[in-house]
Amino acid sequence: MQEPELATATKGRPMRRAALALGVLALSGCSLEFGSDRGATRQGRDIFGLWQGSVLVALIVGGLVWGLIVYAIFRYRRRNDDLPTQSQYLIKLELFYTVVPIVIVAILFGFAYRTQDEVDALSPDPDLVIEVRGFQWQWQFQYRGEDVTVTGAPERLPVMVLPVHQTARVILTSRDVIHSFYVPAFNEKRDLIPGVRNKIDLDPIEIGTYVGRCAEFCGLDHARMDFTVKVVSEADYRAWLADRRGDSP
Ligand SMILES: [Cu+2]
Repeated sequence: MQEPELATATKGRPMRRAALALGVLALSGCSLEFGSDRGATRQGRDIFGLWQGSVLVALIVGGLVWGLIVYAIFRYRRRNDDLPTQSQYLIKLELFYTVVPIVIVAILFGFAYRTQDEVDALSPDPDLVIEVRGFQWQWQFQYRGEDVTVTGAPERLPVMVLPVHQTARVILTSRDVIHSFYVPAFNEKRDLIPGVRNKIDLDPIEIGTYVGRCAEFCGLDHARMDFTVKVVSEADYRAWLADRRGDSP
């Protein structure tokens, strides 16, 4: 039971929320990206799919809850001073609203687990291997077996070139503190931890230039620890390698 003024105050809010949700849905409706990046790698695309599914489930649940709130406000609003029917021990209903959320969470967990497995999977035979070393405060990319090493400086950001539709194994190590390899367009990041060799595979599916950042505060010049990832055709990748070969610092 609510005080009359409180009831009036809250009456309009669910409607406004529903309208806002509909607006957000309409704005992102065409592509259903929901504020995420579509993912320029196969792994990033997997994560994007999980994100889309989770938001859709959340919107359905949210819509149901908002609908019930609006319905209850109008259907059961105070009309006189009589108490409405008081009921309790509705065991079936209580079981229903306990079991259904548990099932929803379990299903979401299953999808998240499967996506994590797909994203973390390492190819037995990657097309190229890049040793990525983080240091205070830049990056070094060493292309294994190619005699190409790119070392960045804050005023000269390093470029990691990846051939499209090929599997790049990225091995992440740090020589000082914890850094984090983060390419927002890939929907993925992984830490570089001293003494640990973290490995991820990147399968770029879209040619383009992407911003990369250190995503773990690592000291004074952390904010300048940026890099660039260029996804190019196989031919452009070969040409770039030939151009860079030998001029390693
Ligand atoms: Cu860093």
